[in-house]
Amino acid sequence: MTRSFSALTLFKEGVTGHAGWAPLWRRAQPKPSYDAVVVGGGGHGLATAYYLAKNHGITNVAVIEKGFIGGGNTGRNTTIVRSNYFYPESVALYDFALRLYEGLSKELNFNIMLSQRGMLIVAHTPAQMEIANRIANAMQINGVDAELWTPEQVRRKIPILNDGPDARYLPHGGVWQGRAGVARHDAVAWGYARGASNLGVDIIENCEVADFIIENGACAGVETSKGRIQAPTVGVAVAGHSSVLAGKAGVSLPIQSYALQAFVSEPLKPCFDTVLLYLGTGTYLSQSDKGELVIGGGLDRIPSYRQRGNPALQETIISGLLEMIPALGQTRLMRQWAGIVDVVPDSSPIIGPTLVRGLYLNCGWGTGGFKAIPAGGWLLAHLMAKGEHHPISRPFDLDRFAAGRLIDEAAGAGIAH
Ligand code: FAD
Ligand code: PYC
Repeated sequence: MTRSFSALTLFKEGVTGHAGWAPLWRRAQPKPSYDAVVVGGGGHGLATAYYLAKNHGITNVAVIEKGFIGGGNTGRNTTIVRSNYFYPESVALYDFALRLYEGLSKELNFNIMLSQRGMLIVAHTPAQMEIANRIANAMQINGVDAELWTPEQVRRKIPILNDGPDARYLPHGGVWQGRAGVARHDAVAWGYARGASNLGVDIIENCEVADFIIENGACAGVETSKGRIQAPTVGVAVAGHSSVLAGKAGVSLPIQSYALQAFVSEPLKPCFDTVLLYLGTGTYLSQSDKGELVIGGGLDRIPSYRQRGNPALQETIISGLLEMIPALGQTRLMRQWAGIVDVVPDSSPIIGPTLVRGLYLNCGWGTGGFKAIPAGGWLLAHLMAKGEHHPISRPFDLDRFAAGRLIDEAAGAGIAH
């Protein structure tokens, strides 16, 4: 649905508290049964519902969200999108997502504010440069844009980097991906929610899934805080809580959950036109369209479900920022928050069926699932509609842990684990 606004309409909306604005999606109440249920109204769950309807014509679908749409990690992340991973399986997955992102504003008729401003991973030692070199080579072999940069290219791109005699980590070079960048996280959730709702999907907020209905070894629906809902196919995309919920169906996952923190500064004039990850400090940085610096670093050290983050790591991340760019020393921080991420031993996601027939998983994205939302939704929808893997999701099946076919992306994940 497209609406056009004149200046007068905008003024009227401003003074009437947006009284004329239509909600982006229908506020649905649950029906007793659906053809498919998706648990979790984050980006992955909403994209799954959208592609079930759009790609497979399955529209009698409910998305069940315990809080509000996008209130989980989708609304808490630092919005980086990229496909600079190491293994062919991962590049196929993350570059598929990036290509879908490149067309997503048009697909959803909703501006997701994709800004492909490029991402630079800076290395400081010959050993880090060796890894950077291998990632760049692997990406090029897999057909994805990647450049290996010299220290001079790094300095030219980011002149405010600490390069003086007191610098602890001098740039030794880096990997540049020009198609990487940022996208507005809320818009991704809202765009998919509106698209799915327009195709007939019920989006049910403030409704918690407490258990699964299991009959003869197959999933037959969910028990929720708003009653029982039957469905022959259930997809679960509840980052941070995946192992707890899967445990209710008797499915044990190789996942540990940690808090991952982020910060924004007061708005500054445009001073930083790329995305930077500094391997020396583990701190990363970009500047939002409002001018705020968006800052983050490694995982908290101890598994936890506290969505706050611990002060020791806050100090590490911020001291890393000041080491990288001492000129930011007078900048005030406005907010700090954390999200709970589900970390898998090989730092790759789990997408696939479970031993319970009709129950499918999309989880284990750890610190890096925002960039994968379009692909995660597309692939889970494929599984739920056809009962079998899309070739891109096959390597990410849960069976890789029994088979020892791990896809170790600890380096590609970029964030210290
Ligand atoms: P979520 O958005 O968390 O959605 C899951 C939903 O499930 C939640 O809304 C939750 O309320 C709901 N839910 C949970 N349990 C139940 C239940 N029992 N019943 C019903 N609903 C339930 N990734 C990147 O690619 N780039 C980044 O720059 C990046 N930065 C990050 C920075 C931070 C600080 C954090 C925390 C994460 C970051 N990530 C990043 C990771 C990324 O945010 C996540 O991998 C991604 O958002 C996961 O999406 P999702 O839809 O699976 O999960
Ligand atoms: O996956 O690119 C990423 C990322 C950056 C910060 C957190 N995750």
